[in-house]
Amino acid sequence: MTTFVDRVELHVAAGNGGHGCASVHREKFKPLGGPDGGNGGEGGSVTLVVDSQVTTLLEYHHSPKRKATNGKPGAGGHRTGAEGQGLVLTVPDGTVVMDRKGNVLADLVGHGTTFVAAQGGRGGLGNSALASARRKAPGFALLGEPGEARDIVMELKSVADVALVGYPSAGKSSLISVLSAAKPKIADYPFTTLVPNLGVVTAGSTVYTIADVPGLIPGASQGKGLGLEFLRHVERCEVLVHVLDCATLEPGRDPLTDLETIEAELAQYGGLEDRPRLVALNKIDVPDGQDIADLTRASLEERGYRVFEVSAIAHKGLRELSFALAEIVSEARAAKPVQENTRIVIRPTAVDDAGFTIEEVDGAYHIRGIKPERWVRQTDFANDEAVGYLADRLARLGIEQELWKVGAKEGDTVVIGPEENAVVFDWEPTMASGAEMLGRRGEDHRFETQRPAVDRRREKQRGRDSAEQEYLDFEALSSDREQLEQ
Ligand SMILES: Nc1nc2c(ncn2[C@@H]2O[C@H](COP(=O)(O)OP(=O)(O)OP(=O)(O)O)[C@@H](O)[C@H]2O)c(=O)[nH]1
Ligand SMILES: [Mg+2]
Repeated sequence: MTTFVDRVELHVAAGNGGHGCASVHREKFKPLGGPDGGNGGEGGSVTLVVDSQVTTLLEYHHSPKRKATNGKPGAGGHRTGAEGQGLVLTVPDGTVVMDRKGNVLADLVGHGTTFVAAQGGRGGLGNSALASARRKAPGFALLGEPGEARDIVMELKSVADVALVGYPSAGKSSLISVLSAAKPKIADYPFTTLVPNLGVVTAGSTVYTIADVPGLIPGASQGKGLGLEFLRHVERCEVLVHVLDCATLEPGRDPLTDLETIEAELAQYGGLEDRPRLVALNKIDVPDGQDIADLTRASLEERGYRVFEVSAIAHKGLRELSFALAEIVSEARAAKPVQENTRIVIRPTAVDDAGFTIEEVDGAYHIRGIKPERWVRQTDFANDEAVGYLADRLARLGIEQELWKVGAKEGDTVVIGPEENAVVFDWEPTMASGAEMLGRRGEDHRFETQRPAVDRRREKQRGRDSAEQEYLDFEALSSDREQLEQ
């Protein structure tokens, strides 16, 4: 069986973000110079770009897994990790990108159109970037986020103005070869053409593209021959040309019957009813060809078709056909709004980027939301301070209050993230959970001596265990950090 190269499944994986670095500056005689861990570099993304020079998806058929590189971790001395290398995959004009369920993610039309198929993971912040007035020496850094990975399906729907349809060996490819500079394969056996050919035709001042599809036979809608699969290539065309063979010797075939058969198959496929159609009676150079054409012409015209008698081999009637097509194409173009050539396809972002949802299932509270899920991915759970920082962030988003509201109690199970990749907690409803026993988060007691006494006194008065106060303070002081992290 032939391999179809105009539909490929591809696994794309972006690079992971590099981890942030937790480091403390060291210098001779200055043992504690402050946090200086740099941020991790962003992971490389996988991007699809339309290149008009590319005509098939063949390349991806042979190696269906593509991965961009990871970002490098940050380092001490405020050094940011290098960004991962992005991967740019060139695709033909008219590539439709879908997920595995067939939902269209992007329809890539026009040279240079770009689509990010897998977004690189963000680099984690280093402890230098996490430091604030209150959290002077964070002993942790954020993890880099994993890059997106997913399966996509790419289908090519050629972007041709004119489509040639007809039985195998009717001479569709031959017509393309004489109307344009394209040199498709031509042979006297059926199904010579396995993937559509594309040619560029110049007729007067109009330039348009013309494509054929593999030959259709009765029962193509049930998958006979190469089936109707390739008709998606003609979905975008402005006009269809029936190429009818005036020289076929097969029993039961003549141009009129052929036309009816093809029309019946097109109707099965559907969606092409509104497209104007022309008829090209081909092979009038053979001895009986002209006679058959003459016999058929009247009945075709009766049915409302414009008929062109042509010979691809003897170069007859080509000019008339190509100018008639040019006229239809330019009329259709004039009726359409101008399309910008280079488009960037942006995936819709989630509606509620800032929020979260809590759902109770069998006594467990499931939390979903872009931010909480990202924060969980950024957390190094081996580091108590990092876990505490996560707890603070979650509280600040209002998750703690919301859990109270929906009736969660201490010790209840809280699940953050999607089913397959969730993090499960026992809920400890305090504002400063986690790293409390280590002293307050972000404070290094070794700094204590360097701070003015008045500062420390104020701190005492304030009351260290006032969770409420801590919450307010945190909110005020970390808004700048928060911006950095978005
Ligand atoms: N005599 C004559 N032969 C032609 C003409 N056009 C095409 N042929 C021949 O018909 C045969 C089939 O031509 P193709 O152009 O490959 O036909 P096709 O419609 O593309 O066929 P498939 O790709 O198999 O669907 C070849 O042997 C051609 O040389 C013509 O105008 N006159
Ligand atoms: Mg062909």
